[in-house]
Amino acid sequence: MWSLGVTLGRILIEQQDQAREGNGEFTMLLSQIATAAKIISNEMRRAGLAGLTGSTGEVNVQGEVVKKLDQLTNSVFVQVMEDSRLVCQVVSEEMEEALNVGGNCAGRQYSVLVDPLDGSSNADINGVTGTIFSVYRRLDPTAEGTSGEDLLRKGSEQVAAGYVMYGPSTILVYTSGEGVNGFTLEPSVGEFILSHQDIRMPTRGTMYAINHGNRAHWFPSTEKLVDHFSQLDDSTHRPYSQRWVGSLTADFHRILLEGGLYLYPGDKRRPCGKLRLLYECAPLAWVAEQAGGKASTGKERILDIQPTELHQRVPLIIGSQEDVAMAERFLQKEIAATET
Ligand code: AHM
Ligand code: MG
Repeated sequence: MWSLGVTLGRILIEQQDQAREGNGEFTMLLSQIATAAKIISNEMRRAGLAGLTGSTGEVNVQGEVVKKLDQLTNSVFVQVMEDSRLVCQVVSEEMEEALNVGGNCAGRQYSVLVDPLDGSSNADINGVTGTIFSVYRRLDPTAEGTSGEDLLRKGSEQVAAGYVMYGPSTILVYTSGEGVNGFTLEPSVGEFILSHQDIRMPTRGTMYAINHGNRAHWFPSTEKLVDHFSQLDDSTHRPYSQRWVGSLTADFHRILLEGGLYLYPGDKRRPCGKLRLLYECAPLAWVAEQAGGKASTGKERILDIQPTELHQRVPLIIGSQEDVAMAERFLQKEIAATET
């Protein structure tokens, strides 16, 4: 039984002096993100009865069908960021351009990047979904006006990153550079309560997550890697079990707690993979590293990538140190071959 007194609010205040970014406004911003999570969690629970399932009939900037819940969760998140009066710009999977929510922005310290509804294909079947977020401090918080440079930043410059998972319970996991903590929403009091303190990812697991339906498009070394997972070898606990929720948040959460790896590699059809660097890969990469794990494109550390576009996609291999390192050894062969 967790102590109801150890709330997210209390931990934020305790960390205020130690975190990479420790100040009252930062604490308030994370509280606002938690508020958005509570509202979204509530909407997800009543979606089936409130006519919120199904698509809007539109296609987003990613070329994907927009679900009603994609739009709703995006509006909630944007509104809460605007009301916080702490944020200059919001970048979202659901918006083609960055949105200025901070007027002339002078004095606004932060930019927030978000995938408001990760795993949206699960939204209509009462499956697990998530919200993934990333926070950067503006290069010059006193500057008026917005700048693209504030947004196209390496993941290593994030000051907070995390996700909210809407499953049987709603769980918020985040890092601000002082390890990773997880909080479970106690709906009766509307508080996130510390439930997973100082999470450490096992250095090796026995599970892998990949969409096997893409097999026809895989490069040969991805096939060899996946064959390797299914071979019998007691010393490395193979064969590994395969999992695929269809929601990165949920698959990552399992791996964070139990070890293993998640892969959305580049393939012949999509050499850069499917997932977006700024609001999917980079935030989870920082969470993974802060928990002792590893995140890579197969070739380079996710947190070292200099973004060139807001909605840039990159291959993602994320999870336990040893498993990701092993996957890199396989995949680097194919990357070398495609570059020649
Ligand atoms: P989304 O943010 O539009 O939902 O896309 C990202 C999702 C990930 O959560 C998930 O792991 C992956 O896409 C599923 O892809 P696939 O359609 O190949 O199963
Ligand atoms: Mg997503």
